[in-house]
Amino acid sequence: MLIERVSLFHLRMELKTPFETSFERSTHRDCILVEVVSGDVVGYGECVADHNPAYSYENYGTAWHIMENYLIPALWGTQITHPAQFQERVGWVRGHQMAKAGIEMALWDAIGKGEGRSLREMLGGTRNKVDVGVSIGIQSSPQELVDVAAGYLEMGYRRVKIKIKPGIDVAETEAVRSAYPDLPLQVDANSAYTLASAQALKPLDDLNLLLIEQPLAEDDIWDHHYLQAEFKTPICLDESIHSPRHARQAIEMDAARVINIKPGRVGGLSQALLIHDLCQEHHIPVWCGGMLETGVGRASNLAVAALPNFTLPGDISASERYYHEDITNELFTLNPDSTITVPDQPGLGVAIDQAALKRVTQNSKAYFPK
Ligand code: OSB
Ligand code: MG
Repeated sequence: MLIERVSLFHLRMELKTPFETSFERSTHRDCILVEVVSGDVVGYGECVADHNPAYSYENYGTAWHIMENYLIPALWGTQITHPAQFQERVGWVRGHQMAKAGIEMALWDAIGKGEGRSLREMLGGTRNKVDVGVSIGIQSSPQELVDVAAGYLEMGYRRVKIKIKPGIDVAETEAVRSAYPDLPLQVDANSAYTLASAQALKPLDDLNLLLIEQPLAEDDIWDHHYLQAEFKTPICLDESIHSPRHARQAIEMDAARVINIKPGRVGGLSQALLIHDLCQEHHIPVWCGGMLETGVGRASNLAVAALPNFTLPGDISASERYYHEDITNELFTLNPDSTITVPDQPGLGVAIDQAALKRVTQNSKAYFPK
């Protein structure tokens, strides 16, 4: 297909409840919605770069800049029949994975709609519903955390992840574990520890956790290797993995025995697919992380999580957990078995609620071939 127009929308979405990680307490989330148009086909993608460069160096401002000046121009004047062609054309752009991923997702959606194929089918997903869990932010006390977890278990979630940081870690995890001895449970530090301060996490090793996510710095795969050698619990990398190459090196170093795949963080669904395949070859389980996506990114996450080596539950909760109003007509709900059904309509399988989109749009701009 020939792309005739691309529009970017900077969205600001108010969270129903603040979400606190080791790096910040968020009351809202920003992202960029990408719209690509070819004839009567319109595709959407979500760029997950948030308001500040805390989770990653990218934010919506850098992503907009890179898309406007370098990625969108690569779409003009050429037939695109597969998103991999876009990756080839922008391979020279260093980094900016979230910017690339947002555009790539819109191409997958448009091409899928054009061909009448769902994203799950295009990617090779084998399940029509995927196991999901909930990611719980830092709470004011261990008891408060147990109460919040109880609420989610009541709703039907069967896997819980809790955010930790130095000083808010062992007592909190122990409290949830003693309240729910058999609950599939994992923790996420978002890079808050050093090799030295991570020694405080030693008691977690006896709590039968599924994994310990990203304890050390984003740019430090090697020190995770030292930590993994000291823990029997699998170390899982999130922030550190930006490419299939990083994934391969982390596996070779034994720096991670599980990998969290977020298509946005690795440069797009095509790259997520490569990491999935590589991990499968090496018997490294993967699961789909979340970036508090709108219905657009959520649909994409569900499709990717349908691939066979996504054997751990994803951070893909029901739509109602996140925002008062989402931007898609479709809202994803939790099935009683702690799964969410993967969309089966062409492309992402969601339609934009244009009125809702308008209400959350801070800024938008359309781009045309030069
Ligand atoms: O580290 O997994 C993370 C949200 C924003 C940034 C980083 C992370 C998260 C989550 C939320 O844990 C998962 C979700 O989307 O529900
Ligand atoms: Mg994480």
